[in-house]
Amino acid sequence: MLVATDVYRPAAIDQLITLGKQIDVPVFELGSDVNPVEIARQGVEKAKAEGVNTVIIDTAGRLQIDQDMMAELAQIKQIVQPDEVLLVVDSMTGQEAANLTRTFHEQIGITGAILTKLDGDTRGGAALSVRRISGQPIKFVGVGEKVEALQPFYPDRMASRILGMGDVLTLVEKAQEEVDLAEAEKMQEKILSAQFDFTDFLKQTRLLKTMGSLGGIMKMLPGMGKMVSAEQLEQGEAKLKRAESMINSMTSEERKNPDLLAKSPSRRRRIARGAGYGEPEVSQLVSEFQKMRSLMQRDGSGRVSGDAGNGREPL
Ligand SMILES: Nc1nc2c(ncn2[C@@H]2O[C@H](COP(=O)(O)OP(=O)(O)OP(=O)(O)O)[C@@H](O)[C@H]2O)c(=O)[nH]1
Ligand SMILES: [Mg+2]
Repeated sequence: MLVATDVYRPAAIDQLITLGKQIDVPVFELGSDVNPVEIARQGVEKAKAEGVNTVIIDTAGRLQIDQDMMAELAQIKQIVQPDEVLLVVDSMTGQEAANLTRTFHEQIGITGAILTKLDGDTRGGAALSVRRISGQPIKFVGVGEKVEALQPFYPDRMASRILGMGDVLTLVEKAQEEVDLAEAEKMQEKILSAQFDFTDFLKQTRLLKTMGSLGGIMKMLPGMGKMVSAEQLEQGEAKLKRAESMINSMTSEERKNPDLLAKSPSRRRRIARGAGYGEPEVSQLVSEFQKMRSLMQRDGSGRVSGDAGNGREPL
């Protein structure tokens, strides 16, 4: 049974009656001249007498919190002793959602929340505020105006949404499993001092592989999933594979010193033969490697900046 206690907003009772008809649930109402506490009391009494198993009391909501209204809610709670007190939070309201939750939780005590308007373009950070401020769970979400748009809340989906559909936590976990911190520091020093060579590049490539496919890693980065096409990823992976087989055909001297290759066409030809590619491809690898190295140096932080970081040339 639905109990209509919003006597303040003119159309609220009619709205509930319409909803009740639509979902075939009885609505208890006493018009708008009776005190809401009294309506709630009589509603629950009638429901009990009729053997109704679930009663939802629809109370008045206001964005600006009003003291009289809060006192009325507290009274309804005291008289009815509800199993649940659910606060409906509009996820589009941002910081206001946090204030609303705080006031309601402090003054009334909620047992959970319903987060609506998630069909809008908000990420739903309000979910975090509600949980942090009240410690109570979100039980349902609204993703549209129809009744079916009220759905159970799934925390993992919400987390993905807030993170922009990425899964940064999984990526961080994976990286921590695979990366040796001491090794990573050594690598950074090498990059900064321009000693980063083909051996290091090979190590990095292998590390990337142990973490999964390029596509898999990209998908875990917020926003990247959509930015990079499947085709680009395939090209990137093929390029890495090609680079790996060329590096495998280099002598250890050549791996440490890419300049040797830049200067010597005969060395490049030998590597091309060994790896099963043409000399131009080896030249390209060497020149791209040198370009990358100088970019890393210029940036000085070890992070690749500018164009090299946009995934267009995944070397
Ligand atoms: N798009 C969208 N609209 C929603 C959602 N939830 C509610 N609405 C719409 O928002 C408007 C207000 O909904 P109500 O259910 O009247 O909100 P309320 O919190 O009871 O508001 P008051 O009774 O004035 O306190 C209606 O037009 C709803 O259809 C949602 O999840 N998505
Ligand atoms: Mg309402």
